[in-house]
Amino acid sequence: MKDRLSEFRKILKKGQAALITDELSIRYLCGVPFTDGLLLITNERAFILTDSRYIEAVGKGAADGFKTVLMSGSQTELIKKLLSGSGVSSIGYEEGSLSCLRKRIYTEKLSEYRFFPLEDRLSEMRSVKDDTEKENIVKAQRIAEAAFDFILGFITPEVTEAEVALELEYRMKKYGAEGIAFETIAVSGKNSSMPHGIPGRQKLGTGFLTMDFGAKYGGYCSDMTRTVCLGKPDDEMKKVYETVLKAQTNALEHIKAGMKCSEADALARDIITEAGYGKCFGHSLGHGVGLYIHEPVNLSPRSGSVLQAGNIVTVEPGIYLEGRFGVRIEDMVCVTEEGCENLTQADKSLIVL
Ligand SMILES: [Mn+2]
Repeated sequence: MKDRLSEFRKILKKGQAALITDELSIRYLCGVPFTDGLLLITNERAFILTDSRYIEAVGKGAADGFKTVLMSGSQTELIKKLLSGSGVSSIGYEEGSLSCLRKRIYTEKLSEYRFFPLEDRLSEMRSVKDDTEKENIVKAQRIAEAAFDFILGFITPEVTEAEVALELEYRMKKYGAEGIAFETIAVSGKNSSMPHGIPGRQKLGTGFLTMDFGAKYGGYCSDMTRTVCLGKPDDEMKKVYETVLKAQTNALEHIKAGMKCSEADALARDIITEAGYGKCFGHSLGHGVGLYIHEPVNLSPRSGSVLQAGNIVTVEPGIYLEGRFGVRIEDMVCVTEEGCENLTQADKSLIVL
C-alpha cells in the first residue's frame, strides 16, 4: 500500500494542519473504519482522535505514522493541546463534508487558528486505486454477479420489483457481502423509464426489467446494471437495447488514460444521439467507484477532468422513453495507459426470460 499519509501531507504548507472529519476519508488515510472521531495531521505528526468504543481497534489497526489519542471531554481543547508548540497557525478542513454547525464550533472555539478549505487532494488521491482497493472492488463485483446468476432463475412475471430487489440484496449478503453498496433498483415495464425508480409492489408482468445493484466488500463498493426482458421484445425494444449496448461497447473499446472525461462520455452519447435517442439519455456516462458508490471522477459531458490509470469508473449508458420503457447496461472498468480493463463479467446479450 502506498504511504497515503506522506502523499496527503504534500498539500500542507509550513504552519498548516488538516482536520479530517469525513468517515471514509478517515478510513482511507488511517486504515481503520470507525464512526466517531477525527484525524489531526501536521507536517510532523498525525493523530487519530477517537473515543473508548473504538480506541482498542484503532490502536491495533492504524497505519504507520499515526498516534491514537483518547477523546474525552472537550474535543476542541484536546486539539489545542495537541497543537500547542507545533507552530501551526492555520487548519484546513473538508469543505464538502464538514457540517455548518461543526465548522462554526471549530472557528469559535479555536479562534486562534485561521481555517481554510483543503484542496481536493484527497478526492484526487482516492480516485486512483491501488492493488488492494482494486481487489476489494473486484471481490464485491463477483459477489454481485453471483447474485445476478441466481436472480435469473428467480424472476417470473408473478414476482414483484420489491421481491427482486430484496432477493438480490439477500443473495449478495449470503455470498459474502458485508452490506449493499446502495439501495437496489429493480424497475420493470413502464417504471423502467425512470433511471433510479423505486422498486414497487406490483408484479413484473412482461417487458424490460432493469436491475442496478452493488455489494460492499472490505469497505469498497461495486456497481452493475443489467436489463433483461420478460416475454418477447418488440422491434423498438430490440433497437433500443442494441443501441445502448453498441454505445457502451464503443466506450469500453476506447476509454484510456489521458482522455478527457467529456470525451469518454461522447464515445457513448454520440451513438445514442445518432440513433435518434439523444434526448433520452439524461445522465452522465459514469462515475468513480470506491469507498463511496459515487466519487470522482465523473464521466460527464461537462467534466474537464482527465482519466488517469488506476481510476475505477462505471460505464453505464441508458435510453429512457418516458411512460414506455428504459434500458441501461453498466459495467465497471479500471482505466489503464493502453485502454481499460473490464471488471464486470456478467453477460450483456439481451436475456429473454
Ligand atoms: Mn452506477
